[in-house]
Amino acid sequence: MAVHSTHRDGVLVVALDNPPVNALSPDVLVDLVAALDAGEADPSVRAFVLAGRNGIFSGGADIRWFGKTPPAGTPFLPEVIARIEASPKPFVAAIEGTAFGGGLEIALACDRRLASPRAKVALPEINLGLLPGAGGTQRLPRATGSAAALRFILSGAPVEADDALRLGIVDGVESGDLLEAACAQAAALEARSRLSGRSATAEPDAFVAARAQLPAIEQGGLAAHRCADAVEAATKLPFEQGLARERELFLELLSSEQSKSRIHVFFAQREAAKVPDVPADTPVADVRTVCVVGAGTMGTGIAMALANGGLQVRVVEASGDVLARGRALIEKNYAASARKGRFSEAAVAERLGRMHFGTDLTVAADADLVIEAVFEELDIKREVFGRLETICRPDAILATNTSTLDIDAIATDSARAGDIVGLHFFSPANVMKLLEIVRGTHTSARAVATSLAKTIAKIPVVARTCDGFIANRMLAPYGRETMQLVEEGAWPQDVDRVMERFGFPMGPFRMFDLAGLDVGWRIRKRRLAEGKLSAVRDSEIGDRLCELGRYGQKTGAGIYRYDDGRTPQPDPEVEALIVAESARLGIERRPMSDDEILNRCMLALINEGAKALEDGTAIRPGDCDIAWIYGFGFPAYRGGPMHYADTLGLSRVRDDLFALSERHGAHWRPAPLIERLAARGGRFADLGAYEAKAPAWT
Ligand code: T1G
Repeated sequence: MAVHSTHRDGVLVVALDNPPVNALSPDVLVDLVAALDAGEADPSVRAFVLAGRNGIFSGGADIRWFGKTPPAGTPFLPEVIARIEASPKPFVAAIEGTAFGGGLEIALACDRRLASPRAKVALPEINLGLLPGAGGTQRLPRATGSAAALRFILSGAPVEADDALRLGIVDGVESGDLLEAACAQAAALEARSRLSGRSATAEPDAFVAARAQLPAIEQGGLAAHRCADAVEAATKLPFEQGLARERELFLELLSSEQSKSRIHVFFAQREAAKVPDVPADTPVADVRTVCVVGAGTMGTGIAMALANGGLQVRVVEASGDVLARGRALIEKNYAASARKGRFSEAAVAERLGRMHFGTDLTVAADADLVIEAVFEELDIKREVFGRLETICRPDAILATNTSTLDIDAIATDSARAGDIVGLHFFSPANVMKLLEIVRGTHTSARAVATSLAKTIAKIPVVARTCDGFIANRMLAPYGRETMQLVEEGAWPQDVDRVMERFGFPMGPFRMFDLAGLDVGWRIRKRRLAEGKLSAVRDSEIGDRLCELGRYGQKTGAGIYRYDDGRTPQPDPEVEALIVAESARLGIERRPMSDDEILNRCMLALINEGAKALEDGTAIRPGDCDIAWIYGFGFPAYRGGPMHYADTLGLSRVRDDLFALSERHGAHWRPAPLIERLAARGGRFADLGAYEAKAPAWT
């Protein structure tokens, strides 16, 4: 049974039981109605308490069933809630743990909501490109006021019990026996006091102000605008008409591409944490103390991410000056976060209190995990790992933050190759959510499983070691293509405008300038020195700019000029350099359409993603999507490059790639995976873990 009923002195306690999050699946909805029917028909039942088992109230509607037809006889959630609303007997919701989405909407249909101190409530539907579609947009404004309800629903973020009480979302916080208190309250209720019987305050200014802040509908803002419309309806329409309006808007969103993309991201993010040959019960290291080797930009960001996750941190740096600068940078960043109200002074002091700085690598001796973040040079990294092997405990995990080097090359000749794993953070490491876990040929399941991702609030994606892993590997042809477009006639600002309109927070050229053009320059020079020339010609525009000392924002000039240090301005000097480069290459510059710019950038990403799936670097297409959404800001409302490819249709993708290969060279030939999928009318979404590797499905 997905719902359990127990009698308590005239109160029927109806508990949801669908682990892990009591999602409101068809079984739950059917069993819930049956329990309500039984309770209503039972004269000994004077009132109901709704609760959840598994330490949680409910994670909301079962997202897996969206767009699917439930078994015959399954009531829709709004119908179940209407049942609660219509019942003559009072209801109290006992909220333990999480009450999200439809779970909170069920509670809002009750007469009282009692929460445990650690409870969290949210209407996070906007994160799925939806709105609260079971009465939340009509009942919440009647509990909290419409402006507060609008803020809550537009944020999609959870609030804790005390704040929920302050906002009027719950009526009490019970630190004793929650169920007992809820039953007592239910038994004491003489009559129903439904939120539907109240009116929602009209606060028109709040709606004007909120709408002014919303992203444009075509820029992923569809759900936000519809949320505002629905909550506003609560202030203008009688309750039942408001519900009908909410339903209309909900169904519009449910069939939207933006919502389908965001729901894809929800599940892809959770799938990405699963590695087929690393079972969920793989023993992991018990990590409490982490040693970070290197106090540069990445090392300091990583140290902050670890401290924010509650860990003891030892920052080691050979150079005392670099160490001092790193420490000062961390303190400055925390001070800035405190000023922005992100952390309290006490929280900053507490985090800094768990950080220790030193120049002596032997402090790594008691670390459970070491993360090396020194200069991106193979010999330097191997030297560090050589020393760590003798210093560290046999059960310690040895991780490297390399962004381009082969894990196997770092672990060569190491007696601890099984303990060596890539933990690739993205800059700034204390902000960017993505954590690429890179496994070498010998990396153990234990090292892969001990990623810390959840502890430090990162989103993990597992990659097999190769040049650039997943995210940077896909970035290489994307970056190369942006330069080719510029050689052929586009200006950097055109490419950035097109990609920002597509939804990236920052176009590629602004991103390159922020990251530093010298990063790519050093990698190209190193590869040249190692004789590892790229099969496809790299543009030399970046090299020319670096030779002029234009490394990007950090030098005040790169692709753009930054007179105020922040605002990118097209620079005639760069445009002249580009025109000269086109002439040197014998390229006749031509006008370039926005569609061509977008298509070539996207196809470069998609084709490389497909190749990474074919050779097993990436496990699932969704992993490539998550890597690009959380690593490079690919718009989540488009679902990521591989999901976007499915929306284009793989036969079109294949045909466009062939057309480009005829015009621009064989490197554009579609990956065999794309050809095979297109030939059978397939989608990337059809592929499970590692299925792209084995042509089992042809
Ligand atoms: N439906 C289906 N599966 C769900 C689910 C849901 N609502 N929530 C979680 N899961 C699965 C998840 O995929 C994973 O599966 C497992 O549960 C554990 O999740 C009409 C329209 C509740 C805070 O948006 O935010 O109600 O990978 O790893 O970190 O208005 O899950 O193990 O196979 O995330 O402890 C609104 C979504 C729905 C909340 C728990 N609700 N869930 O976090 O576990 S729309 C949400 C969460 C709605 C109504 C509308 C979190 C969580 P697997 P997890 P967690």
